[in-house]
Amino acid sequence: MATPAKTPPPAPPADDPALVAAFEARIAAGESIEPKDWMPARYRKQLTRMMAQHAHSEIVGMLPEGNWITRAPTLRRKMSLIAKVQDEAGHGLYIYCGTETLGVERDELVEQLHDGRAKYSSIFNYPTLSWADMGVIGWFVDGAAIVNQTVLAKASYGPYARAMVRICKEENFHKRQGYEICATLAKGTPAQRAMLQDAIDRFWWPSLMMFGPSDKDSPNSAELLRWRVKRKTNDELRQRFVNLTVPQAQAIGVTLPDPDLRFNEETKNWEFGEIDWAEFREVISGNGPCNRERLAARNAAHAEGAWVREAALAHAAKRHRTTEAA
Ligand code: FAQ
Repeated sequence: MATPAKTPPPAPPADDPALVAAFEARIAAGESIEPKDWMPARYRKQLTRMMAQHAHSEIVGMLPEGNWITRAPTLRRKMSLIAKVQDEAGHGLYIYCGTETLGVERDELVEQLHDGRAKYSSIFNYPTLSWADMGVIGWFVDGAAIVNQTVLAKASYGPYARAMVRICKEENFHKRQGYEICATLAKGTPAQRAMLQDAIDRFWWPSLMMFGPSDKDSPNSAELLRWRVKRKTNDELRQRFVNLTVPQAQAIGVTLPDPDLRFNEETKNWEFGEIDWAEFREVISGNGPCNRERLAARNAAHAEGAWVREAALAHAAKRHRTTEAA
């Protein structure tokens, strides 16, 4: 990860056509854009938006699973879950660092999250009601994140792409531990199988929504695809996730809650039913089942951690004084 640059390089006029043409030629040639390179103001803005939302998602994403750490059924499950939640914190930190290389302060991003101005992934606004949810989140949510982030590992912005490489490796472990929980429950008692099926029924559609609105309603996609931040559209990635997940569901004998799911021999795709976009819009507008609870938990954690930040600043100031005096 490149060292965060606190102040952006002095930007020449953002709309200088010669600079934009040179920038786009670099993108077309598959070059990586680095923090000190010139970039259109709009590229910087779009990346800051998307990376900040991604970092927030990792941090808020710790809450639904953190909820089950004390209730994991065995020591082995508890250890994996603690490690997973801790990994998500690490992912948030890499991506915040990456976002800082675009010249934005982390404090500012965190403030936007805490006061509800910034978005984070819709999926984390659903409650985790049973232990099976831990399996299904690993399987579906980390599975969806891998599909999305494997492609982002080829994004044109170097710090983001490099963060994705490492994050995807860890997400693979997360997905496997989740799928293993599901496979175990699927072989369990009727009550365990029912608990698993209930979790699948609740998380399937929200997982499909993680990929964002359909391409025709995705205002940011065209620009992000042109600049190779995104390399595939929302619908292409959603379809890839469905194609990968259906055989996994068949392998452990569970049902995905979609009567319209069918294999198209011609396209080799698993076709699926209509997503409830009204629900998606409600969730991303702050009105999902847990939006308020998630933001309250983040704000409380931030307030409770104030003494740590103050102590770190006091320590840094003391070290600075000692070095100055020496
Ligand atoms: N939730 O024009 P588009 C994870 C917003 S990480 C909330 O299509 P874009 C790991 C979008 O921001 C999960 N908002 O937008 C983990 C835009 O709003 P704005 C996070 C959404 O950027 C696992 C508006 O709708 N991953 O799960 C959502 O081109 C387990 C219009 O949409 C990433 O962030 C949504 N689902 O495409 C952690 C990956 N979808 O800003 C813990 C990076 C769309 O204009 C536990 N991000 N919106 O007001 C991306 O790939 C893209 O940003 C998309 C959205 C695909 C999410």
